[in-house]
Amino acid sequence: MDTGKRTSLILFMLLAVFVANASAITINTHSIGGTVPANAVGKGNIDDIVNAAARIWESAYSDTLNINLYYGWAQVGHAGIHITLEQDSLGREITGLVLFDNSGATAFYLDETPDSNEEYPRKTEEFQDLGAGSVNVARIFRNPRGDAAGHIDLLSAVLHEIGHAMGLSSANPFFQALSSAGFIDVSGTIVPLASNDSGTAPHLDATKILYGSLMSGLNGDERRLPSDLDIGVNAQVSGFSVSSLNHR
Ligand SMILES: [Ca+2]
Ligand SMILES: [Zn+2]
Repeated sequence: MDTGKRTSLILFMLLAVFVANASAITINTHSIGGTVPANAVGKGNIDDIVNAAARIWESAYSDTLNINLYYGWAQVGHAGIHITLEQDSLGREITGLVLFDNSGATAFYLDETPDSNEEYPRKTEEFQDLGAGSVNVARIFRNPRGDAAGHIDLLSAVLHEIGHAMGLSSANPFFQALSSAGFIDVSGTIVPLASNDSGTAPHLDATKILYGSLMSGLNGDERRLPSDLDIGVNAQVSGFSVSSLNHR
């Protein structure tokens, strides 16, 4: 393991002050099509929503990396799925696929204005000390209005699946190595991971983290944006530096 790539997150944050805008992650999005589910509501479309989600994750890191992300609608059995197709020598995903269910089992809201969160007027942020001081663990928007009410926010689902492409993936050998004890240590912040039948899962443990982290899951009637914890744990797995911890 290249521990030199995984020095303190705090150091990365300090360095980021000086190297911001020097480079960036680029997520190139490629539609593979598919039929929009008949029960989707809202005037938006998956292309604009995937691009908005890609810009949010790109803005989290200052590293130079080009990722090709394929996306579309399909009958996938979950609201969304993520598949790693190609990795670089550091285990970082450089080609991936995210698919969103069009069977009708999930009633999606397609935000026409995915860069703004006005449909969810109640924003809260959660902070928790997981071993190294208080960190932001959730950025969550609730009390949806209009079409958003009673639906799953597709932007949040896309952000979650791209979050897997950023590092929290069972296909990532660094994730496997770092998570073997059931948590990931981000400079002393001990990030608990969920488990399933096959062991540690690439999700944050919703039973141990305050409600609303993007990488712990998603419910209806809410929007989740990446928290500092979501951003930091993926940085730890992928050796990314953190360019900005201030999101909307
Ligand atoms: Ca909006
Ligand atoms: Zn997931």
